Amino acid sequence: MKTSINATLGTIALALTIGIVPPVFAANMEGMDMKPAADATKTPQPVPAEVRKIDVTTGKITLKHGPIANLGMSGMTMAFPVKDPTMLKTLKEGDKVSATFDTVDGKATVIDLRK
Ligand SMILES: [Cu+2]
Repeated sequence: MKTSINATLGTIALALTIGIVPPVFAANMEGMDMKPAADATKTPQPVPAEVRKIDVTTGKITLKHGPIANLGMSGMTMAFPVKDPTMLKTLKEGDKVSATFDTVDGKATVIDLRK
């Protein structure tokens, strides 16, 4: 008797869960369509930058960069670790680049770099 009641409650709970999930998911999808500007500030976007210094051995690059919206950083010159040090091999000081930044292990990091 007890087992059968528990089984019934379990079935009801499962039915409710299945019934609730799709509308929540649909609401989130609508929210994404409605607020492209809010998402744009969080999504890493390419930022114009100029190469000031390259250190292949430490995998760091010093960039004079424009405002980085997704990191809330204004334009300045600073050194960044790069996600993939092979990105540095084709660059030299003075190159104008398009750099994409994100937080990796709590540090502002160059995740993409192209001329
Ligand atoms: Cu900076």
